Amino acid sequence: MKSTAAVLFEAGRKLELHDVDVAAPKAGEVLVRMAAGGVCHSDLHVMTGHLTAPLPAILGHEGAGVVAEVGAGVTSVRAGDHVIPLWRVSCGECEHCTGGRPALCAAGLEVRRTGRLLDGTSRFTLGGKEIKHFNGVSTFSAYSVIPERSVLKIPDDLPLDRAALLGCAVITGVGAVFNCAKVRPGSSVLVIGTGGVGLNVVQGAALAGAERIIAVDLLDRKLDFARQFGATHTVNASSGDPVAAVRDLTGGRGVDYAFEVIGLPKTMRQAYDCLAKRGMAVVVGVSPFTAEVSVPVMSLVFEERVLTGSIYGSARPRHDIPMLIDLYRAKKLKLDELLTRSYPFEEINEAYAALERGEVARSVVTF
Ligand code: CND
Ligand code: ZN
Repeated sequence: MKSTAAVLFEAGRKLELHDVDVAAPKAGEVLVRMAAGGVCHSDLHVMTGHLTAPLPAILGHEGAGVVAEVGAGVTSVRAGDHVIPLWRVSCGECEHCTGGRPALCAAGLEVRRTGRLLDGTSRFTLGGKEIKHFNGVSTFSAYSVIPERSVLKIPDDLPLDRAALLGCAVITGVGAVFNCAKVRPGSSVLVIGTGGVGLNVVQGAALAGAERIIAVDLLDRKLDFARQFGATHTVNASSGDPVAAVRDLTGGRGVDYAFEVIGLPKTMRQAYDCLAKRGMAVVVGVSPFTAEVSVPVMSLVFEERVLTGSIYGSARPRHDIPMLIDLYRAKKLKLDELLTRSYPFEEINEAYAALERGEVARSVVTF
């Protein structure tokens, strides 16, 4: 079948809309009619060449849609079910999958590295030439073939544009707080970079009962959003040294947890430098594969500081996404406030330009 899709041919170019050919789902795969695709900075990293991925590819890793057709042997969903694609394929059997960290599964890494599905082939072609998948989900296509293991059924009454945000921004941000850092009630939390993902670290910290939540960004608009999501203090890093400001705000002590949600070694070091003794810095932002960050060794030893990272909210999506839906329904998780803009799919390049200009909290494209 034909499907309108946003194809990235090479880094530095804009996304191009094409009618690609989508093959039928094979055994263990599902054809999803996408309703909404989330506009995340990780796709932008690939567009700018900051992060490498096999190209040409159909990008998009956040989204929600409706199952159109299932391949042989698929039992967990059927046509008509509403689903969220999970952008890290997992095998369900290995030590990471059974140990509660499915995002570390080798299968997911392989699908990300090759741009192909689990059998080593792609379901997308254009003029007979192979087009790659992105993280096995490619949500910037009106129709996408996705492994059954990477779709999660959700209730029919959840608006699909809001549901889309759960698939990356929300689970990545809230999950980093709950699953990776395990933020304790009454603690102090710093969040550097309060875009779509960072705002979810802020609201995760508020849900976890942090007493002090300091948000740092370069844009006052983002800091306004951060206050709305639970930040108690804000620092605009364009007007001075954020590390000194955070030390001031904590009486010199530093924070218990610091999250970097941009992807720059410089801000990762800032997060680390703001820690109290035994504090933990969590890197959520992504950098080029060659990027490095250094820290003073003796702060690790004499102060027992921790520097770690979190992929996909260190989450078990099949457990955590239903919990997040419950929190949204209980009016404890802000999803409506997060979705600040919605673009028709044809305007996807404008949606990314607005993300680059820092205009939105999170936006989606709709099909
Ligand atoms: P978005 O662009 O919405 O947010 C980034 C924010 O950082 C913006 O508000 C900027 O103004 C702010 N910023 C930029 N530079 C600075 C600076 N020097 N100091 C302070 N603030 C600054 O991006 P997003 O929220 O979609 O994504 C954030 C990062 O998270 C990005 O690197 C993305 O690729 C990554 C990510 C990681 C994961 C994961 O699993 N770890 C999943 N999805 C996205
Ligand atoms: Zn993302």
